[in-house]
This record gives sequence, C-alpha cells and structure tokens, in this order.
Amino acid sequence: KTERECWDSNALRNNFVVALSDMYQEEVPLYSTLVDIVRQVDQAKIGSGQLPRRHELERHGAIRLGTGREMNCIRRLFAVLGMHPVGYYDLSVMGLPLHATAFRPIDESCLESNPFRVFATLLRVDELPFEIRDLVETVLYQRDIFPPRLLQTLTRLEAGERLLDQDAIDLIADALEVFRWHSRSPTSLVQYKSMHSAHPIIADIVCFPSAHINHLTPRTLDIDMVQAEMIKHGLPAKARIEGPPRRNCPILLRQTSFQALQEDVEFRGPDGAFIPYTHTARFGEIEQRGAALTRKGRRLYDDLLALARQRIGDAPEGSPESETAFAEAFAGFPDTWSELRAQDLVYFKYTLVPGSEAVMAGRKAMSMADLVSQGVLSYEPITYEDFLPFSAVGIFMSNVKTESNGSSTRTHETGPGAKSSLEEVLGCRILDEFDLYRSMQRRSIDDCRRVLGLEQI
Ligand code: OOG
Ligand code: NI
Repeated sequence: KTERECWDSNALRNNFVVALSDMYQEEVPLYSTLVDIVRQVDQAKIGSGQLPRRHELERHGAIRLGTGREMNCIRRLFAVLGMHPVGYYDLSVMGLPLHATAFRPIDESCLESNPFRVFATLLRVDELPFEIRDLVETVLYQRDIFPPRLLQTLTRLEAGERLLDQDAIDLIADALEVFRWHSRSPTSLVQYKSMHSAHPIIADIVCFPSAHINHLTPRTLDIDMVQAEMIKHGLPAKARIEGPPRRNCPILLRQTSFQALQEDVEFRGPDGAFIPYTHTARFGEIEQRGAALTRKGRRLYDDLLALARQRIGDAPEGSPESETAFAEAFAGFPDTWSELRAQDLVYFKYTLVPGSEAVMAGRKAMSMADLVSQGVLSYEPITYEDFLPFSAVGIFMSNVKTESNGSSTRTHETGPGAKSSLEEVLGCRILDEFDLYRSMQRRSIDDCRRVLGLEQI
C-alpha cells in the first residue's frame, strides 16, 4: 500500500470518528457526560503536561450483525477507513452462537494517526435452535442496512478509483447511516417479544434497521479515578473493573461501563400502527490500555485469571473478598518493566540511546541483554490494541436483562472451523494479533541493528 493511500484512509477514519462521536453524543447524552469525566480526569492526571497525540480522539465502538452479507459489507467499508479484521473471538459462552473480530488499523503510523477500532459480532443464525431460526431469518433477510450509494462507492474504490472531496463527504455521511440508532422498528411487537424471550441479544441484533453502535468507548489514563467519578456523578457504574487489577505496569486492557439505558422504541401492533415499548441495549464504557503480552505472557494472564475466579467462587463481583482474590492471584505476574522484559512476557519497542554507539567499538554482534544493560538500547512497552474475550463477555452480560429462560442455551461448534467460517464470510484472513506485535518489536530491533552496523542482535 502506498504512503498516499495510507494518508487518505487515515484522514477518512479521523473524520469518520469525529462524526460518529458527535452523532453518539446526541443519541446518548450520558456518553457525553462520560467523555467530559474522562477529559477532566486525564487532564488532572497529567497536570501541566501534554496528552499523548493519539489520545484525544481514541475510541472503540461495538456493533452486532445478523448476516454474513452484513459482515462482508462492513469489512469492505472499514477497509476503506484503514481498518482490518484482527483477532478471532468466540463468544459462545454467552449461551448464543456468536463470534467476533475487531476491525482496526495495523500499521504503526496508522495507529498513531488514529487507532479507532470496532468490535464486530456476528450472530450465527444457522446455529440457532430451530424454534427461533425461521423468525430470525425472515426478519433479517428483509432488511438492508447499507445505503445503495455507499455500496456503489465501495465498489468504485475497490476498482481503483480515487476518492474526490465530495465522494469522501458522501462516504462518511452514508457510513454514519449504517451505525445510526433507529427507535422505530419494522418488526412487530409480537416478533420482538418472542426473540427477546429467546435471548435479548437476538432481539437487539435482529429487530432494528441498522448496525447501531451499542457503545463508544473513550480511553483514559486512569480508569480507577474515572470509575470513582462515575459513581460520584450517580451514573449506574458496573460493580467491578474488568481485566487485570491496578498495577505499576499496566498490561492489556481494563474496562468498566455504565449499565444499558432503557429507551423508548416503537413496534408495529396487530393493526399495523406503531405502539410504544422499551428496549435496553446501549451503554457507555471506558477503558485504560496497557502493554501487549506475548503468547507466554497471555498464558500466564489467563492462568492467573482462572485461579482468581476459582478462589472467588460465589463471592459477589466487586466485593472485598473478590478484590483480594484478584490481587493475590495477580501477585504472580511480574510488575517491573525489566522483569517483564527479562521473562519475555511483554512486547517492547526498542530505540537507540543517543550517543551510545561508542560502546560498540567495531563489534559485529551483541546480545540484546548486553545492549540493554550497557545502555545502548532503551525500550518501552507496545500498547495492546485489541480486546479481551472474557471482558467482552463480562461487558455483554452486564448489559443484558436476562428474563430469558435459557432455552436457547446449548454448546456450539468452536475452534479452527468456526474461525475459518468467519474468514469465509469476511472474504479475507483474520490477522493474528500476536504476529502483529511481534513484527512491530522485530522491526524496532532491526532498525537499531542497522544504525549500529551490527550483523545480528
Ligand atoms: C461487544 C462487547 C465487546 C469490549 O469492549 O470488550 C466490547 C458488545 O457488547 O457488542 O466492546
Ligand atoms: Ni467495548
């Protein structure tokens, strides 16, 4: 991909995120409150310092789709915005056949420019119990959530046409339509109710005529402070922050949310007229991002999380017992950058310490350990750009009012077959997040090696 194209998609993504965030502030005023709280907390945190450049507009969103065609068109749209599917998430522990990927920029410079990501979940309709499948299919196959002009623009771009100014403006306007909330449902109240009682998420995915954004999440520098502020402002905050406990060296992702809102909606009644009802799905979330873990680090994280959960047992979420269990379990995860590096638990970006080349004195090879201990290279953790399936499930669950009788609950086929079926729907491979972090680290090492004139590090 050329520099120029990369710049274009960065500009498009940036404009799109601003427009989407504005739209969502109007749709969900509490999101606006949350953005204000985050801004105040982060400003207080850095004092007179400067926020990292990419931080100001950093957001992630989430959508839920009903058909393979929808997922495929979403992939095409996000490709134009410089966002590609990374990571496979199996969400079937929700008791529903759901799987997901995250669309995000992959190049370092694109991430730096605007790291917008969208978690996109697909309902695997074929795997639904047959009592509900027919209804779901009937409703889904009657809708088209994409404005025709948008699909035409995507086809033109894919054929190599360039985006002129008006095209870009139209593209962003049309893309917003895909994610806009509609309080009027084309579905009948009876249909809505039967889907809702099978599982509220089915009703949310199927009954509304868009891929409505269900939350938009700003990133904060201090999630504990934001959580405390949310409670102070009377927002219905989740009891516990998902992810690892607070640490010196932040890793992966910590997230919290406020509960979904009950919103006024309208469905068709028996005589075809609209009747007022309510629907609960959209919520607000915040996140704090830490370092990307290596596979080894991730295994340790997963083991400690399982250990904590086992110790917690039935203790309520957020209770002192459960917080202690978390803290004790995670004491097993090293908490200094040098130890995390020595044990190969985190990915790092290496840079040359200016003026340190003298140490080299014509050498052709030097180990990484020596280069670091002799002060030739310094390192900083690479930021985790992805999601955590357990947190995703926690967030999902905390926003579902389950009056569902669990009849749709059963186990679903998972594993490599499921991932390749999502790739087939997308029409492209899902990138592996570990590979991406590893090559970022490798590139930084190679750059240093070349400048130092070493054959090998
Ligand atoms: C997706 C939840 C996943 C996160 O931050 O982990 C997510 C959903 O509720 O549709 O956004
Ligand atoms: Ni989220």
